[in-house]
Parts: sequence; structure tokens; C-alpha cells
Amino acid sequence: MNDRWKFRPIGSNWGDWGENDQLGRLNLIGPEQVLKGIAEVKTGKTFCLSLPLHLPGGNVLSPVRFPPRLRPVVRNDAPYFNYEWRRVNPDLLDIASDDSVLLFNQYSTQWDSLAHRGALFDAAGDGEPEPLYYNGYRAGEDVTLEEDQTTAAKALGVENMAAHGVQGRGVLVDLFSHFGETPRKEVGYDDLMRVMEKDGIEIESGDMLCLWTGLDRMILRMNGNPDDSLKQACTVLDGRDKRLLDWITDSGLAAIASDNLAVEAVGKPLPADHGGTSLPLHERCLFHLGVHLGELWLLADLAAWLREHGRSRFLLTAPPLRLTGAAGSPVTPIATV
Ligand code: UVW
Repeated sequence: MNDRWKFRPIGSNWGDWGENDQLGRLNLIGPEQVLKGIAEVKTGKTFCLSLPLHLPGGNVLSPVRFPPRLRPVVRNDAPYFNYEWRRVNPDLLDIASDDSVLLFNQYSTQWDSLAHRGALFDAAGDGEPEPLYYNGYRAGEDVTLEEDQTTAAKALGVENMAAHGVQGRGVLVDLFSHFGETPRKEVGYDDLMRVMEKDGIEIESGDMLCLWTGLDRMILRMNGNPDDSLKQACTVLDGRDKRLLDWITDSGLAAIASDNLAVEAVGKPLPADHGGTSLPLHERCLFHLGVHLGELWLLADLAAWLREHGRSRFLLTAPPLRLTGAAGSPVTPIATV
């Protein structure tokens, strides 16, 4: 029993790691899991798993998210960029640049924090659903939007993830080699199990699952000028496949990352049995289980290397920014093989 909820969503793990837990399945990543990741390092070769953060480019994938905007800071009423210090003291030869950035945390390669998506849920059992996030943290109290538009995830902010550290064993499933770019394939439980069996892949508790769909290659090919075809290409998980969601629950995986927009299918008409959510995999992962989601990662080169070497596992190091109160964060993950 705790102050925030009396009833938890069926199938959720709220409270299993303590009444004030804010890490979710990251709790499964400790020293043992880090050592399992390190045991996968055989060559020392590294892969950067981040797109350049100005990609995908434009607003095709989301009309509300924009590329980063860099601006100089201002010093002595001048842009402090290529700033010649002789303006201040003629004896000085120094030149300096400081910048600021307007960064849309979910625009490019990113982690969704557990404050990214919640749901209305009757946790008090009084017949009145409340707006909640993972472990019953409450919108408006724990995750706030002030009148001056300041936002703050006072609980579940992405800094929790950063402080814990995100390092352990990554396991890559290469969906692209099985399903290609077009037509878009919605991968359900049977499809995923078939692929994993064929490629000899096993996911164990605490592993971070990376799904390569090939969308990263399309994004790079489009070079910052994507067109609508991006929205209809490459695989997405079928978030409406209950067996797939139950597998996520039962597998004990600690996080899921993909090179596509949202890991699961988005923008589809709601089916009759929608259960109140447009993104059921997000609901299961972020709201019920505390499984962080990584999106728009760059997995192509790693995937090609792993396939060539008959491997699927690697050391994954992927801390987000320690950006207090943020609902998500850009990330520059590194895979070491
Ligand atoms: C979508 O863009 C729909 O998913 P997310 O908010 O997780 O990026």
C-alpha cells in the first residue's frame, strides 16, 4: 500500500521495486548485466547509434517536433560566437564561441522517459480515473506544466535514467533482412518469434532489445528532405497483438529501441477494441512496466556487422542527457562488439 495508488493496472509491475520506484525495468540492469554486456566485447570496435540530430529533417514524421536550432549566447551586447576578445582588451588574441540550443527532445535519436506517456486510470478505486504515469505518479502534481509554460517531470524525469546509467547487454533483431522496406510490415508475436528462431536470437531478463527495421537507412538516404514514403515504409511492431505485449512482459527485457518513429505502428484508425489507447505498446511499456523506449536510433551499420559475424549481442552504453525534469532526451548510444 502507498500514498499514490490502491489498485494498479492489471499486468503492471507498479510497486515491485518499491513504492517510489522511478526506474522500472532498468532495475534489472545492475553489475551482473553490465558484465554480461562486457562479455560480448570481442574486438573493441564501436558503433555510434545516433543519427545526426537534425535528421530525419523537416516534419514528415511529426508536425510538432522540429530540428535543433542553435543560437549564440550574447556577451557585452554582441553574439558570443567567433568573438574576438580584443573587443574587451586589445592585448588579447583569444577567440571564443558559446551557443545555446532549442532542442526538441523527441525529434531524433532519443529515449522516452517514463513521464512520456501515461493514462487515465482509476487507481483509487473510487470510480474516477486519474491522469497517471508509471507507478501512479500523477499528472499535475508529479509531472507539471506551469502557467508560464515551464514543464517539469518532478518524478520519472529522464535524469533518473541517466543517474542509474544505461549500460548492459544489447540484443539486435534484424527485421529489415526479413521484411525489407516496402510494403510496411506490422510485426506481431509469431513474426518476431520466427525471426528470432531463424537467426538464433535469445532475449534474457535485463537485456535491451534493439529492432533494426531499415528506416534509418531511408532517413539517411533522404538527406534531411524526407517525403511521406517514410511513414509507410519498414517494419513496425503490432502493438495490438496481445501475445506480443505479453511476451514483452514475460521476457524480462529491460528496454526496447528501434530505428523507427515509435517502435509500434502509429496513425492508424482506432479499432473497436482499442481499450482506450492509441499506442498499446507504449501503454504496456512506459505506463505498466516501466520499459523505456528508444526511437529513431541508427542501427544499420551495427546490424550489418553483427549479421556478417553471426552475432546478435553487444555491449550497449546509452545514457540520456541528465536533463532534470525532461520527458525524454536525445541520446548518443554506443555499441561495442
Ligand atoms: C509517436 O511519435 C507517436 O511516438 P512517441 O511519442 O513515442 O515518439
